[in-house]
Amino acid sequence: MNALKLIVFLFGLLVVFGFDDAEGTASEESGRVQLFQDFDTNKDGKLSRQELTAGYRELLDESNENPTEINTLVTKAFRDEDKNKDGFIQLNEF
Ligand SMILES: [Ca+2]
Ligand SMILES: [Ca+2]
Repeated sequence: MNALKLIVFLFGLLVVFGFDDAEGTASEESGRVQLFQDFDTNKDGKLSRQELTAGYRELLDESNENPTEINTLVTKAFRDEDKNKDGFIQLNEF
């Protein structure tokens, strides 16, 4: 399993857990918040395209990943996750 597939899998798990249990357990919730805060480098409570791209690059092994693939992943994330279409991913959309 390469890094890109792994991260897609992990995000899939987040989605599944989100639907299974809207409240989440404390550890699932804190893991999600932690990841969100790691990505939100300017701490404004929402993720821009740049922050999500940088976040993916941090998580993935930069040297092995095609930037186009990361860009595609980010575009897909915004299409699927940015529910209010404001161009940012808020914590409740993450
Ligand atoms: Ca931000
Ligand atoms: Ca949004």
